[in-house]
Amino acid sequence: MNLLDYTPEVKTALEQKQPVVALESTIITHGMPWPDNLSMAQNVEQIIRDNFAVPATIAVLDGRIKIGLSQSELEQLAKNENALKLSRADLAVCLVQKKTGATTVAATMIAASLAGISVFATGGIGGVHKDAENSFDISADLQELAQTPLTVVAAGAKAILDIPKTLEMLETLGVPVISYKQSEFPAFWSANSGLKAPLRMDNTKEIASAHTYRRALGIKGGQLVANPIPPTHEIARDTLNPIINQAISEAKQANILAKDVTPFLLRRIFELTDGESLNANRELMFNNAKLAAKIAQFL
Ligand code: PSU
Ligand code: MN
Repeated sequence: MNLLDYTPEVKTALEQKQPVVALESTIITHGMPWPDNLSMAQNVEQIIRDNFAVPATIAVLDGRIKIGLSQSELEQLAKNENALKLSRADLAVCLVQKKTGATTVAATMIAASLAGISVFATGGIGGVHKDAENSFDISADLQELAQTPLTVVAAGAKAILDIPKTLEMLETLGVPVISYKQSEFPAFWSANSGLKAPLRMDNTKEIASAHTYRRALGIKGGQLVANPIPPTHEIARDTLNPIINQAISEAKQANILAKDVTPFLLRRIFELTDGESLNANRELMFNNAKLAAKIAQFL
């Protein structure tokens, strides 16, 4: 079955084996407000081009998986308030029903892998939520990293999550968690989480080799490259913690569940920090795009 539509730019790049970096779209539709979401998405694509790779923003439009979006498709999606949030569980039904949706880290990995793309830049992956022992809320992103062969560059796991449990889960699933140029695992809005990352690498070529070696070993799944937010843009953990706790308790009171939890928390944190968290989110995304483009040179 032919499920993928490519933009000419991405199609040519893949045919000519040029470096390509996949980008998710849930950060656009569910992670940032209009119109900041559109300018972020456009800037991220440009940063990837400036670093000698081709960006492929992935989404589902009217039941077709798009590998790369045109300027007008990107704008339509950024404005679309009804776009679904698609993870592994939702993709097939969305295609059959010819709906439009943004892909999470998990769904983007599936589509990128089908398209033959090896590197993917996002903001932060989903993980094990605080209170998961009661809610059982664990992102499908973690299982996807264990199954689908992409190198995913993220600024660690969002501080709204239980980071120790997220790291334990990744270890159980056999996902390499590699901090870039530091020993600590980063916490999205802050460069440090207080926890050591299981692995550290300082060299993009070696990161690309680790991807290749994993495949040569016949080990399923991808690897997570945790790239700390640049220090000038980080928000101190102590500043953010009370805000995160407030957002979580509001979510509980409003009975926000399942897919709605992460978008709700991100939105409340943007509001409660007067947009400071949005700036940090944008900057770490740019930083991840740049690193992903550099890794893609070697794959
Ligand atoms: N990182 C961001 N903003 C986001 C997300 C990640 O900076 O909006 C999205 C990603 O698409 C990720 C999803 O896959 O949140 C995780 O959602 P959940 O916790 O429901 O699995
Ligand atoms: Mn969840």
